[in-house]
Amino acid sequence: MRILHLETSSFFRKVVQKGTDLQQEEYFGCESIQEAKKILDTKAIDLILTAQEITDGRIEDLLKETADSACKDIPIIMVSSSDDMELRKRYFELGVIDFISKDNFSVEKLREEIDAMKKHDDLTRELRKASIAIIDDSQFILKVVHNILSLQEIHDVDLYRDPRDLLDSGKSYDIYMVDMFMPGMSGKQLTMTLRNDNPMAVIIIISSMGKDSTILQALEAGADDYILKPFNVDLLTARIRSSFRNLMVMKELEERRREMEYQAVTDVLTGASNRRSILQKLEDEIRLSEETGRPLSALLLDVDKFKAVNDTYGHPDGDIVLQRLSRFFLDNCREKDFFGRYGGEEFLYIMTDTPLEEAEGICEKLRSGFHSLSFGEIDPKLVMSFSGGLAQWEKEDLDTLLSEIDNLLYDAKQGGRNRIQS
Ligand code: GH3
Ligand code: MG
Ligand code: MG
Repeated sequence: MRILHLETSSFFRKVVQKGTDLQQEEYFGCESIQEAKKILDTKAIDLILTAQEITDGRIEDLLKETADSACKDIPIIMVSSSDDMELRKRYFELGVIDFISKDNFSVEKLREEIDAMKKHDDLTRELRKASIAIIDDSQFILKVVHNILSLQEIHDVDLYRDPRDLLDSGKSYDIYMVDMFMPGMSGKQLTMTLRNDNPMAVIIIISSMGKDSTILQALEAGADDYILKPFNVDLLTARIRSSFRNLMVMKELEERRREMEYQAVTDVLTGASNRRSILQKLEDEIRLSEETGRPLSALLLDVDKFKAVNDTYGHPDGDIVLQRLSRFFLDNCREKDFFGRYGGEEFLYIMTDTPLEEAEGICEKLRSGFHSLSFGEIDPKLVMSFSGGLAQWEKEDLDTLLSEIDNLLYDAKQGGRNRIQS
């Protein structure tokens, strides 16, 4: 973010510069309107921070001059020692968005302002990427709303004069702007259908009917907002932004929920399923095989001489081996298989719909494939292997199957390692 700071006190400029540097913002300080204009001409400034009086005049003069220029949309925060309400009102009208009192100015306060601005910018950026459908039987309204959106640089916009065309299109949008009264289908009906198919989308009703009962019906049908025609452009834009902000928050929450769900079933180090999740999978698959009669095979594997890797190269390189093993299985197993970390350097590999003989072939390939991997990043001479106990499920319960493959794994180790015992 580029910040222009107009201030006569060089000490105060330094304080603000330090604060903005900490946040890695670009700072341009100056003490006159002349200098400020030069900076505004050459740099794309995102925020103006200004004192009320500067060396060659009042900031009002600059604000009046920029009111019609390309700079008119740059937010301005005034750092002022006066809290005269009349004065503030005048500055608000000139486009100042906030005041910070000079007496209790702090870097933290400035940071809060900058963070809020960044959020505003993020929302603007996201809104520009949003897809919007406008549904109105009036060609005029379609055009007006479309123009308003274009001015906001929102270009992914489709216009529908007939709600059925929208429904037939099968397309879904982030935002719907729906006319309340249309021939054929009412805005209320359309809203109910849209809400049903798009629980998270923003639906805004635009209508010339301001009766409370009509507004209530629209909101109950699932609309997020209701805007009266004829509408004020700034208000319409602000209402769209506000609804869209809610959508963004919901999407973020949904994203976080998914992330938490992923973390709950995933082993942090290797990215494979974690112990609880892979055991659950095996239990589920046993139940499915019971129902369907389909064969099921499971391999318990353990990295050979793994302690020696830790002892020779260190624990972090040991971790790399576990990650490579996991990547190797996840890349090479079939879509229908499951792979998870059972604990330490032991892993469980579940082959669904697979009889023992087929599983033996699959595991043998994996065994020799892993044995031929090179670990150049640790030591080009390092060769790794694993041993495995493999069995087909024979209607026994989970624990019995586990202890069976555990015993087979023990046999494989006793038999010389780098082998699969079934
Ligand atoms: P064997 O061939 O008989 O399996 O010998 P081994 O050395 O592989 O087996 P052992 O059970 O003696 O040692 C396993 C080692 O794995 C001990 C433990 O410190 C290490 N280990 C367990 N979890 C991790 C881990 O997450 N990262 C690393 N680097 N080491 C781990
Ligand atoms: Mg081992
Ligand atoms: Mg072990």
